Amino acid sequence: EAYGQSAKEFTTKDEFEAEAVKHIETTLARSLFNCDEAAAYAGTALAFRDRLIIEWNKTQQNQTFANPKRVYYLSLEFLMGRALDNAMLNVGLKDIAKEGLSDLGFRMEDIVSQERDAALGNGGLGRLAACFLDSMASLNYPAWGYGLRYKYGIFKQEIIDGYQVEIPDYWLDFNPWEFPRHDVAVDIQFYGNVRKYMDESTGKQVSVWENGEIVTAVAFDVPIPGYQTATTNNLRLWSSKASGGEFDFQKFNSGDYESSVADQQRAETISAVLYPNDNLDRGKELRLKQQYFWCAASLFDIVRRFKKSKKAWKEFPSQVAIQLNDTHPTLAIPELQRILVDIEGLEWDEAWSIVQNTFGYTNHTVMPEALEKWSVPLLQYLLPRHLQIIYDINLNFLQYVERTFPKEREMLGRVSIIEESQPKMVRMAYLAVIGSHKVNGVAELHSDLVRTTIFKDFVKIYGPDKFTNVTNGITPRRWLHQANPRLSDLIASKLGGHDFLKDLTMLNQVEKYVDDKAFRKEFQEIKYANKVRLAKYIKDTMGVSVNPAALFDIQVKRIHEYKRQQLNIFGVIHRYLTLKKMSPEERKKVTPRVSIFGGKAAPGYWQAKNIIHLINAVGKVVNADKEIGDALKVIFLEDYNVSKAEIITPASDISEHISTAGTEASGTSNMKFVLNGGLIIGTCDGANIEITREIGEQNIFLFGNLAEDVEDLRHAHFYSEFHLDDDLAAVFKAIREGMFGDAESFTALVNSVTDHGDYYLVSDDFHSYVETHKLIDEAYQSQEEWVTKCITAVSRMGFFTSDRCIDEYAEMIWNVEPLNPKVNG
Ligand code: 26Q
Repeated sequence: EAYGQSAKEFTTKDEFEAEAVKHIETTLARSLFNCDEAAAYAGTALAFRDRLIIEWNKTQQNQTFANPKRVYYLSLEFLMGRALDNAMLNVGLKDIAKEGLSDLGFRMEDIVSQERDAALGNGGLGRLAACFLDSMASLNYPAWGYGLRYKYGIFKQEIIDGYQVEIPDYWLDFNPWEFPRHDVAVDIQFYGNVRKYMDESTGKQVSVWENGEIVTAVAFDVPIPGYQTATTNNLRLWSSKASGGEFDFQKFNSGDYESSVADQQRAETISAVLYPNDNLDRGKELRLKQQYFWCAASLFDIVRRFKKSKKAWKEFPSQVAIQLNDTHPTLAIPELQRILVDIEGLEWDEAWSIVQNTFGYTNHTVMPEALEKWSVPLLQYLLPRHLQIIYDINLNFLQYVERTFPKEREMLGRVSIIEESQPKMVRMAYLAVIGSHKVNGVAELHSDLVRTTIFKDFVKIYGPDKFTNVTNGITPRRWLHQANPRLSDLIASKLGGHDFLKDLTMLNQVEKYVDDKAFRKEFQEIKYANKVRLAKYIKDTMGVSVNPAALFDIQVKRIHEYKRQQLNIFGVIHRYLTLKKMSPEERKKVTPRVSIFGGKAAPGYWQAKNIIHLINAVGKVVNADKEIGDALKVIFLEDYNVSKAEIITPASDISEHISTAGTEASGTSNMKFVLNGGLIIGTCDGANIEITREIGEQNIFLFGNLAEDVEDLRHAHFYSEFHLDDDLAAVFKAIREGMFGDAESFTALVNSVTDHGDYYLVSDDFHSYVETHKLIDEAYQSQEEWVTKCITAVSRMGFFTSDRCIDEYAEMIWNVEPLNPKVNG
């Protein structure tokens, strides 16, 4: 686990080489004679890691000395992807490393791609956390991330015979980016019971949670470098192990070896694996254990740091802002209340006001099936004291509501944290709202829906100011400069350098060049080169040739019915049927297309897996159809992840963001695609709406029903006669007749539309979807107009940087300020 101690600040190519070689020969104990790409990666990573450690230590010392208010971002997911390229960019010595590696006989791209992704997340929410860490460091905010150090990240996806197969992602073999802190260990309790007694000296009732099972949390720290700043923040990930070391020596000595090993494994299970569900609540005991383990360890750490300052408890919210990334860390609310009341002896009301002023809660969904609930009996068993505290929080809250709205008693049942079902359930989102001072959604439409649907009563109770919006963003460092260096450099050539990567609103100056012939040509060449790169990747991995001159139409994201990959593939089938009916001459006039899909289905999400199967089945038939040739290709890219997104995103002409209106909270890949010079087809949902406002509606292809009409349409499916779109009926007929093999296995997918109420409005939106794709075909035919749209759109994307989000959170929610990294050396 120790990879050498030196921390040399190389600044030249030769010094870099010396450092990398030293690490290869000593830290890795390998000879330079058999230095392969893996060793060259390790040497380079370790050399840059040394540089990061220096900045990291300085930053932490500086923050300790200045002791400003800090932000703690609690997220069960951090979808970081690769670290080396980002470290090189932020340290600022990538060119030197490139020359050094070339001396050693390596190409930078090959070395960078040796690194495995850190894939501790499912999708949007986890990647958002990673972008936020990048922005917080780049803007010099004193901020820490807290998460879990999963031994297995999101599974690796293989497609075998058209079906998804999950492979475990054991990613910790060689991870130079983490530092174990064996001295930072916290004992976490589960189960047990609560004993209450009267303290004679104070006359107060005291609760003691005892006789539980203890698991130890060990900290692993990951440095988070900022771009062009000395600030290097910290991401602290907790790993679980049995308390008291390897195994219980008492049990061991008394001959119970097996059970002592079993205890150890049980403890380690807590941080073993990331739950692979995205936007679905599946309440398993182990998941709740993960949540508490991580919340309790993080809060212990935060409180310990606060206590070092010797400030009064009432100062806590002036020193600490904790942001809850969805409801996953909601147990932090009763946990802080427990620490303040049971351990530190504060009065309930004083403690509660500290709690409320400390937390902010970000909501990422309004879909009922995704709202977290935990059963009361499970909480009673696992966290008996927390359940009592939750009941007390609820009692106080309901009494307040009753006093304030005496005439609206029916509201009490609606807003209670406890759902009176069988068994009773704790509604985590309500607890998060009640325990926070601000609640935000992640795009304007979504925040409106938050206010008018799931938290309607709470807006009445607390007033509208508690509920706000922070539209999501993405880091332009990774998603423009790293993923698309040529586009970044082209922009830099016009803007006099790369300053726009720190202030993305500067992109608006690009619009001046929209009619500049040379600029347009270069812009087009870059897009083409990125498509060639993706085409090569498709050829290398799947053996399918695609024409880079065709229109690349891409939908990559988690597979989910609400995201409607089924609408896309039904549209593709419709296109195929249309092409088949044409004469060869007619077919030649059609804009050739490559429809590209990618994304993982939750392993237990059967319908999502059916969608993957259908896409692959269609690809198999269409791609082999000689008559069709380049006019249509259908590709399913295996194992979509962050590093693949960096290749895919810059290569799109059109990308698809086609969720049923009102279901996608924001979306963030929509932003990545437009920033990289692609256009989008989308519904009026999530951030698509604000993207439209920014880039102009002539530069986006919107279609479909509006969120405000969804409820009525669903109602009509059941109570009026269901009308199946004619073109969609033809698609279903082809599927049923076995055009794509094995008709049986697609029955459920078809029936979800025809027989089960078409909950996601596929039929309602099909016609306008197909018509809009016709407009896209036409628009692509006149390349001049197309390029104008793309350049205009890029130049208007400045708003969607995660730097803007972080400044908004800092000002509206956290009340924190940047800390100059140079103040104390
Ligand atoms: C909940 C309970 C049990 C197990 C797992 C979960 C769980 C895990 C992950 C629930 C939800 C998630 C992830 C949600 C997510 O990624 N949401 C996305 O967040 C993005 C960032 O705000 C938005 O852009 C997307 O619209 C939203 O879907």
